[in-house]
Amino acid sequence: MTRTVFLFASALAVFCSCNDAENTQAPTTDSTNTAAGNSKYVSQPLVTHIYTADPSAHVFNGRIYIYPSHDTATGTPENDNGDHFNMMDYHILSMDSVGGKVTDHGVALHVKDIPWAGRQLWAPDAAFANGTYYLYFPLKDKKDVFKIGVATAKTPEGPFTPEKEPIKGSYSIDPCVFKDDDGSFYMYFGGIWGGQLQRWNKNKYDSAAKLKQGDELAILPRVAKLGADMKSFAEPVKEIKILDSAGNLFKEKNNDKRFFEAAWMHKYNGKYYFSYSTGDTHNICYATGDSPYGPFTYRGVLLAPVEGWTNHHSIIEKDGKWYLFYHDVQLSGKTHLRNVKVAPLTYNADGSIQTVHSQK
Ligand code: FUB
Repeated sequence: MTRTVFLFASALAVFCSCNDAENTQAPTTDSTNTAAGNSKYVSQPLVTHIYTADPSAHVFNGRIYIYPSHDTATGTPENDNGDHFNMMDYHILSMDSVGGKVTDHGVALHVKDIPWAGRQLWAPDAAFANGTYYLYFPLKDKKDVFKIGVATAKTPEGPFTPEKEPIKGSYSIDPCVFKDDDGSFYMYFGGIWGGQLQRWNKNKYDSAAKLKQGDELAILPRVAKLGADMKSFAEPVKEIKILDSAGNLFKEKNNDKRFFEAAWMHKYNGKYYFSYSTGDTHNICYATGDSPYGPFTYRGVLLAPVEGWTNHHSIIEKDGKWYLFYHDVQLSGKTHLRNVKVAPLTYNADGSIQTVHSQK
């Protein structure tokens, strides 16, 4: 099978359990692009009463929890810094199984409750340890520099209480927190352009740093092991090498393969799979390796470009099946008003992944 075709019943949208207490926003639809389902897409939006993006999915207590960004129409003009992604809060979604009723648990964390907040709550992730749920989130501080914050709760859906300061030594965007089989947790993070990763060299900030030119080596994603408190880094932040089949690092001009943002880590058959967005070429690629720190060897595209500029995903296993969570702009047609979806993910016998195409 070269193309994953997966039609979610439009009933999924109808079954959506909407907690509208905090939501006044009504997604726009038109006659050719209805909320009830559009057959050109392989999957339908998981919820339609709010805009959601960047879905980080996890299985906690046998239930699927999705930690997405919450897109809203704030009227902020669009630019290459991503100012139009001006998100103010998070809503956590959950469901018993893929295809089941989706619950929106309401506001889990609001920017007004984060002491160090400037603006823009971008793609979050979550983890469970020490009897506590941790929500990790990128946010610009009061100097307009992205850092990564953490908030805690006793339940997976929150509400979450933020720490007073961002994680010491953290920077840029898109945290992905991965638990290895030995119980260690690692945070993968980073994003160039609006995510500001180009301003960080050897973990030092330079607001005047320039973007890489085509023949220069591409900027690399970052990783750090988390401390036992899950609120600190246990080591200095390291770069992650993504190599081509000849063992070379990608250059900036290889922008259909080099890292841009949206890191995700999962393990399959003992191998580490590092996946990420190529940003301006809109692929979700993956690379595999034998250590959580890499190096990782590029293997291909697991999600072809979706409708909308951004592409962002997560991968989970539930009841022996693998799933890809992602977003597109089916509901709005606007790049900053996205909707999360899910499709099956299929591995080949050699461990490669079949490319998902979001439209038939
Ligand atoms: O949602 C805001 C940003 O857009 C995310 O942090 C990026 O990964 C991209 O999806």
